[in-house]
Amino acid sequence: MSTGNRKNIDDFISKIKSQHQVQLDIDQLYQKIKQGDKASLSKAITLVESTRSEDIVLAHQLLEKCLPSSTTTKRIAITGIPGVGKSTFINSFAQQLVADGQKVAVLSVDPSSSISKGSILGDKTRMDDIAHMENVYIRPTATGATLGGVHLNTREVILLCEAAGYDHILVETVGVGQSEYLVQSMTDIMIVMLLPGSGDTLQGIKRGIMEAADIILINKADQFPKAAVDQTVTDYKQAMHLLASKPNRWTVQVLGTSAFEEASIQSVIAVMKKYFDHVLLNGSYLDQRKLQWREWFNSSIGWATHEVLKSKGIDIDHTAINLNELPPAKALNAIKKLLH
Ligand SMILES: Nc1nc2c(ncn2[C@@H]2O[C@H](COP(=O)(O)OP(=O)(O)O)[C@@H](O)[C@H]2O)c(=O)[nH]1
Ligand SMILES: [Mg+2]
Repeated sequence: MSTGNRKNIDDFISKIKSQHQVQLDIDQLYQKIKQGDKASLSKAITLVESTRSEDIVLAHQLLEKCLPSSTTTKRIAITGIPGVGKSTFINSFAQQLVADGQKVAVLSVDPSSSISKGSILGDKTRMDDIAHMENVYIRPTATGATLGGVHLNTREVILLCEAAGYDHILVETVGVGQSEYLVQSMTDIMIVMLLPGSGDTLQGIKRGIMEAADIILINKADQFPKAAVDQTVTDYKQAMHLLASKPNRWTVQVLGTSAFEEASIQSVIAVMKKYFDHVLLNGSYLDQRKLQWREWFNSSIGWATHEVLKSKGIDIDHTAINLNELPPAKALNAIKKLLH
């Protein structure tokens, strides 16, 4: 046998071996995730957050193993300005859920990230009570390329947490306008946290946030006179009536809460149960998940097309788009050019 042939065969064998090795690693990682190994879950999340092309291939292999995605879990967005009490609330809320026999994953905003301005509130995550609980997994959102703590990979992270057996996935986000739309496209319910205040605080809240809300908590009720909290609750209830009703026919609930009072947490859990009973019964839970899956597919097509065009050297840089060109027509032309 010539040395050239020998080398080809050796290359072929090592390629097969390395592919086999990769397959084994992903299988093993998946098995460990299923067994509830938190370190493996963290490793998997790092893999799906990676932008290296080799990692993306492996991440897809792993995610496909996690399908079909669960249709019994509860994906809960918790949003509000920094300091409103999201993490403190999650700390109490998750404890109660665990006491009720649930497994809770928290995708939290890293308090030291610049967008959460957490550093000015101290460095604590405020989740000390749940941080070491067996049935709680906390993953601070990676900083960079995020929108108020949510990023495109959050969907994949949710799938991984569900594969690991977590049935309540809490996604903490900082209300920065656009982030609500993104987090709404990944979750089943949105809890918006606000502070008590006079009627004119209503004007400061973006309409988008109000439209996205399923439950509104007027938090830190313990720090304010009861009358002020009640007035704020009434103001928001009235404001919600002015908005178009939700496609799932849910009536938005507004509650005064304190993250430190068990009765408050219990009342939020009761309202949340009511919400899930409602959307499960009328089918909108599954409809919304299917719609989200379709939107995810559509946005992936857009993203993938960009990638392919870029790799073919077709200029689709945003800066190249100017006001003399109709963007959809320009996009269509670029794709036609690619296909011909
Ligand atoms: N009095 C009172 N303080 C609260 C409540 N919830 C949170 N806090 C305090 O508000 C501050 C910010 O809370 P944190 O959970 O970090 O807010 P986040 O930025 O929204 O996650 C902390 O000092 C908390 O102790 C509450 O219900 N009542
Ligand atoms: Mg926080």
